[in-house]
Amino acid sequence: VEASIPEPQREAWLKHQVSGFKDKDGFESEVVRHVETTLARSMFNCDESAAYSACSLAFRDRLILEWNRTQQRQTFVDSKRLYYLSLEFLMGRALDNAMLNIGQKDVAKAGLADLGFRIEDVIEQEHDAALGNGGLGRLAACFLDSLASLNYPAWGYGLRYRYGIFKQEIIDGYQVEVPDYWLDFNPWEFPRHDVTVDIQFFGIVRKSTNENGRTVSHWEGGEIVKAVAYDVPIPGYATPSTNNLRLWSSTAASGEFDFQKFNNGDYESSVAEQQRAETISAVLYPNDNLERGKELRLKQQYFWVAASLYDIVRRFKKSKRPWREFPDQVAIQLNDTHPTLAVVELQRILLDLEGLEWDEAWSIVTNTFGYTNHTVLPEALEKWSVPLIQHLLPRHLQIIYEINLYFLQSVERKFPDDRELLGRVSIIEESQPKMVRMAHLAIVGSHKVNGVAELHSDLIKTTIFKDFVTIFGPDKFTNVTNGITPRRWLHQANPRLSELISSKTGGKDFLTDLNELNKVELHVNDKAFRKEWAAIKLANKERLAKHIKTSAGVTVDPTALFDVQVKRIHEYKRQQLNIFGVIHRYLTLKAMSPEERKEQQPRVSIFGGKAAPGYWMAKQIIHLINSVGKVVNNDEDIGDLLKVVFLEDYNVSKAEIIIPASDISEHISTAGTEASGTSNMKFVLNGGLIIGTCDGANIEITREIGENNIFLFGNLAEDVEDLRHAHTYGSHEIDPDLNRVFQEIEKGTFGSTQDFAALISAVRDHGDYYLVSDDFHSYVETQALVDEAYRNQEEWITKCITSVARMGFFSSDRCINEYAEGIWNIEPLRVEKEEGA
Ligand code: GFP
Ligand code: GFP
Repeated sequence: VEASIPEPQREAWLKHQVSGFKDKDGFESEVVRHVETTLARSMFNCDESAAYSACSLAFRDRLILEWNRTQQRQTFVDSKRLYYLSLEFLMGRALDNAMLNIGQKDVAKAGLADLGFRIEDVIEQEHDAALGNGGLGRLAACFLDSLASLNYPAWGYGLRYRYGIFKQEIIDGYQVEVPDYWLDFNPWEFPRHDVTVDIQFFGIVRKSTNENGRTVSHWEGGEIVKAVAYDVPIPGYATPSTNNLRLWSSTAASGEFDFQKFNNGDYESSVAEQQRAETISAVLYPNDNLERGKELRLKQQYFWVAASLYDIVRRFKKSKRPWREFPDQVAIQLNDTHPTLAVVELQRILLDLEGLEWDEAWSIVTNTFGYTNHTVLPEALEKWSVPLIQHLLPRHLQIIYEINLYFLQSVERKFPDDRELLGRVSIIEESQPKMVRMAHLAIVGSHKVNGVAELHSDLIKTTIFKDFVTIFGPDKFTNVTNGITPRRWLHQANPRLSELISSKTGGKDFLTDLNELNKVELHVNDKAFRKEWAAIKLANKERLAKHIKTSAGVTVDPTALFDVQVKRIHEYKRQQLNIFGVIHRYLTLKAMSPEERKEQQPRVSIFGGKAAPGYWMAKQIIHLINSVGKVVNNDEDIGDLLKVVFLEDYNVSKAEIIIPASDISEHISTAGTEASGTSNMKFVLNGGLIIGTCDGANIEITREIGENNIFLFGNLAEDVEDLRHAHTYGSHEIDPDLNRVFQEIEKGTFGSTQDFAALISAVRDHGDYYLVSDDFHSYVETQALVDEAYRNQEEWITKCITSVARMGFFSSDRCINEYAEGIWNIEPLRVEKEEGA
């Protein structure tokens, strides 16, 4: 490895080696130094926000020193690296996570106290890094934590959106979107103005013949946009390993603005190029499980993929290895189909720029990539129109056609005379206009394809990718059940529970080996332990109750049963089933005598989640929830028996407050629609139970914790198809209880009936695609079982403790190890454990 400083001068460097703070005194001195120099403030004007900034900078300094060492170690060892390409990384806050992973939170707490601040208030100052929509983006963030904690040489590559997912405000019961400008002050990123890549768009392809008589393609002309790297250090837990998340930002290739135009008085167009270039990384598309085919989105995808591949290829070339060793040095994982153009881009680099033959190049490509599918919903499967790709990426379209040609030829050789099969698996859909099916391209271009929970992986093999299993054989398709990082989702979000668990498992090993949790089960009958367990849950509920009061203005009783459904609002996730159930509960309570009511279990129904701005039905669901809350929460007959709360702007940091406070959470998607779900795992890990359908990871959670510890209801995935068919072609009887709910809405009990008509007619008149009516009875009955179970607190606590003890499987560490072994073929790097961590 070349070094920029020659040997004789290195002594000076070594003499002045920088180190981060070591103890409380050192921490305080770093904070004061940053306040007084970096922030140019003093003890006379240091508010909480400045304290946050300085504290973060002190930790950042420590992280980046380890980051440097980790990168150097990885470069010297020169082992295979993983690159995780994801259009979304839903990181949330970084400070608390950094303090805990480094093992210095206590030091910071004491140090901040000395300087006049409460650590909780300082942590609260941080703006979430919300570069994602939901599960897919948060999964990527959990994976980064596990990769670093397990010492894998791995980088994430993404986009540095100027605006993350919008901020949600609820005004008069409706969702209003407000831009999320999160970059005002972000101490967690390092701009790398020396790491830039020119990215080409549009233009034409010229062919020439080289000295060997081979046709060579030259992609020329068009427009250049510059990608600038921003690095975000990712600290591992209890290890010095600090990995990199590299995010690309777009800017004009030709500098700031056009001086010629400016001098001629054309002020606006003088900055136009700059603005157009910056637009590429300006906003995260807020659609979850919905693809819209917008040109700017395709530009984002290529921009990010091309910059990342340039960087990966540059790094590989430093090693001077022959090209055929590329897949031994590089594994690239495609998080969904969003980065699929990387397959084409790598083939282009090898073919057009490096001069490899097609077959050799293609074998390198397919041995490099793996593809993770996250959904079977047809509306979420990405397709791009051929004319759009032709216009934006003319050379890539040619390569896509060639990939398809060779692929279809190989299929034809294996299955001669099956024209229909060729049409079904073709990368090109023969529609008007023709479309490129990105999932097909991803499958053909990868050596492994995985789903994210057992049911889901089985479903893709028998439905959307069935033909590909026939063609490639079953071994190409595999399952890696999702997981979550116990560092953020237990240790950070629920510190008291983490502490209690460590007192029973003999230390903090469970945070790096989650199967250690099973030791907790031995203590399930320990009275003091159970008492502390219950006290922790109550304290978490009190904290949430406070948040509900300040954010939604509703007073709730912390001893009531907290029923939570927080996730993106989507018809398939069925928040409508939940709110119809709440209305049914309300009507039932109203019909009771005051004596009967006294017998009922008080409940707080808590909702949270964003709707895509263009998803009208989802927005109506939010409106209905808020309208029901307004009536129910002010009904004196009901009092504390039922409260309905919609929590504004659900995000990662709010999840950290909500999840530990849940008694029962709802994971009630129509069977076969939710690929995995990951919040289901978070809730159970925090000592809450689940009401759910036999869908996604709920099934495996049931298998692990036992069916007595989960409330399952509803139709099974295997019956969904027939039920839908019956709705369309037979008579569709609406459940009588649900009908009563509809009638109540239509009476105007919850305000303007017109607003909610579409939610009702989707069930009654339009085939009830999500089987709300079919599952309603079973849902309501199961909710009654939940009430009953909750009234027996002793039994309930036993269920909770037992469930937590059996959740070891759902660590993202297990998940990452499975990917590493089965798909990436990478090994952890040996590092010495940090002292004191
Ligand atoms: C990376 C890091 C550098 C580091 C080198 C070598 O560079 O800071 O000095 O590794 O350790 F970014 P590339 O692999 O990106 O060239
Ligand atoms: C998607 C799927 C989820 C799955 C995650 C992570 O989440 O079932 O758990 O990906 O694999 F739908 P969303 O991005 O749609 O929330």
